[in-house]
Amino acid sequence: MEQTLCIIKPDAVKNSFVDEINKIIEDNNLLILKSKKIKISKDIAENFYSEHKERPFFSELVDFMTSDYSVVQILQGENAVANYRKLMGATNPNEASEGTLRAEFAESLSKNAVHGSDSLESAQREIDIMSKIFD
Ligand code: 3AN
Repeated sequence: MEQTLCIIKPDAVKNSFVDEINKIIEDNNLLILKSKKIKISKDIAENFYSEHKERPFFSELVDFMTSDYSVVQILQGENAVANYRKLMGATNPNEASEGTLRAEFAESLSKNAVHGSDSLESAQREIDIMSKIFD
């Protein structure tokens, strides 16, 4: 059974989409094992997104992710990483397939409603980074 790290980002929390998103997640055979609403700290956000450190949008991304409450979750299920990525849709909501979370709930490329780990290795790394918030 796989686990993956899901974040419902500040735009979707502010727009009151958490319950709708979580219903869709559960309807797609993903168990919400842990869930916590928090304001992500700058340290955690910078570490979490460190692979994008050199990208022009890095500071915008960190500022946005620390700007308000997010819901950080661990999802569990068969093929959870790939299943949840498919359910999220493409990074840019304009390119996300109909019925995906980003097509449905995202505002823009940077305010794109949800995060999901892109591989098993990323999932382990991201769950480790976030583990202290669930204590
Ligand atoms: P994904 O979240 O689909 O794995 P990544 O890892 O390429 O996408 O990007 C991480 C996050 O960075 C995205 N969720 C998005 O919020 C932001 N992002 C990616 N590309 C851009 C961009 N060109 N401009 C602004 N923000 C971006």
